[in-house]
Amino acid sequence: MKILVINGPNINMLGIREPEIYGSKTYADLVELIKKEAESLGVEVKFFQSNHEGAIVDEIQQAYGKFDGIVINPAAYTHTSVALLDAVKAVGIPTVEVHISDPDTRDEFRKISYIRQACVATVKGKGFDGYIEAMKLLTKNNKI
Ligand code: CA2
Repeated sequence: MKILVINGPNINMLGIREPEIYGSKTYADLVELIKKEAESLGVEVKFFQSNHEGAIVDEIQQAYGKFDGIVINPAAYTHTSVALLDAVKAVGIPTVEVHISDPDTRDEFRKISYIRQACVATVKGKGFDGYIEAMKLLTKNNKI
């Protein structure tokens, strides 16, 4: 099984500012954590982080026929992007939406998620562990 882990804008800045919301660990720490979990789940994993909406759309499209699952934290594009929603719908790959914080308990504008309707599940407010939960959900889904 192959899982693509996508992170959106500013996730590369994790650990640098706003530790009270996102924790003090970095993007590199996140990648390490997921790699370890992927090993124990026996899945192959690819990481992609971009600050550019179109680049994320391109990455989702190239996953078609190559990946069995997508874990995506679209970051701010969660709340703005119909293009990401359409891309996930277009490829039809089981996708789990992840958020480190719980956007539903923050600013009003963070309560909207466009991508959510194309996702098999949403994991939010669980810190980095949310990505692990998402991987487990996808591996389970794949066995059914
Ligand atoms: O909680 C999440 O994972 C979010 O997707 C993170 C996004 C935010 O726009 C979403 O509403 C919820 C922000 C990504 C990281 O932003 C940083 C801001 C300051 C310092 C470091 C990262």
